[in-house]
Amino acid sequence: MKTRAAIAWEPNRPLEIEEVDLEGPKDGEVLVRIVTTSLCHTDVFTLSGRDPEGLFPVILGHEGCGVVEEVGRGVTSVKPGDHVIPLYIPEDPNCPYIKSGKTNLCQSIRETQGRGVMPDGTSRFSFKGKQILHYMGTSTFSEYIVLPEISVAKIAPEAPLTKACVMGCAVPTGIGAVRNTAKVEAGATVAVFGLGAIGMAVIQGSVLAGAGRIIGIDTNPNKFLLAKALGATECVNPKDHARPIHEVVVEMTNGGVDYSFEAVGNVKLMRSALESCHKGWGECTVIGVAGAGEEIATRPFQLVTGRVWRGTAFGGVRGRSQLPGMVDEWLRGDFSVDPYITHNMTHDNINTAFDLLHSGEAIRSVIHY
Ligand code: AHE
Ligand code: ZN
Repeated sequence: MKTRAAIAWEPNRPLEIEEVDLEGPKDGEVLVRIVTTSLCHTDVFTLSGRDPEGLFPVILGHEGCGVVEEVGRGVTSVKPGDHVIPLYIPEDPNCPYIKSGKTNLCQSIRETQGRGVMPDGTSRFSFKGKQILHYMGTSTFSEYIVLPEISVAKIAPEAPLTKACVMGCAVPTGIGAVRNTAKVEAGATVAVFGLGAIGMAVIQGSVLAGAGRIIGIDTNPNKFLLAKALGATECVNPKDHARPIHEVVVEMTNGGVDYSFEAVGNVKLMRSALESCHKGWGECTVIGVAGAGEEIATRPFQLVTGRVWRGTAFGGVRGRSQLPGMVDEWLRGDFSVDPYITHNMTHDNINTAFDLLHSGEAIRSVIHY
């Protein structure tokens, strides 16, 4: 079949919309029609050429939602008409990582996914006979996608597909980081470094966890209004201070925060986030994705004296068993996704979404097919 898709031919070149050929689902696979997709910094990061796993030509996009159109043989958990969110971290109950109960990082198809192909080693996208690669196992910048059954989460049919795309990465990553990775408890003091969509979701998650103080940190003060509306108790701009930001945070909190989160992907900021933590117990969770060749550093004494550095992918959320419940929380009104959606546009204008994210104007642009 044909599908309208935005192709990234090479790093740093605007996406080009084309009618791409797509091969239908094989055994154990599903065909999904994407209704909306939003743009996450990780797509921008890969297009920039800084992703060590970045391959081209490729169809980017990993934050989307849609409707199952067709299923291959042996698929039992979803049927045509079901509303789903594509998962860039699948959940295969037979994967030893999932069986361990200790992680959400299902490895069943990680190797082929990283090479931009389906589990059988083939790409289903081509343009004029030339192979185009899949991205993060999702490629939501194509209207139709094929993915393994273990890579879709079936969500409530009531969830509006005009907005549910943000439940594909940003919202569960931030809320999940607070709940599953840091395990923030009521009354805790939290610092959030970076007030993009993930940072905003960390704030929302911290509110849901009953955190006492939530300090938002960003060099763009335009983010502070939304951060406070979502529940940040105070916001700090490092540019307003002559001293390093971790010294400011340690002083503000009389010794450091209980939990910090890095939601930018800047290795220097990861250090600041760790060193903003309280001696003896403060824990820093790294969420941001850093470029090829970048490394983190701190004095080991920071860890010896009880601070903890950890990291999280998709907020530790197991996509098939836990994401549908998070969608239900949203539908119940426990939290809203509306504040994330600052812009809406059609698929033809997808390059505008990149510009808006680059400039810091957008939290999330939702792209409608
Ligand atoms: N490919 C990069 C790393 C990219 C990365 O860390 N991806 C996150 C999701 S970012 C969502 O916006 C992730 O889930 N990673 C888990 C995994 O298995 O990739 C690199 O550095 O090689
Ligand atoms: Zn993302």
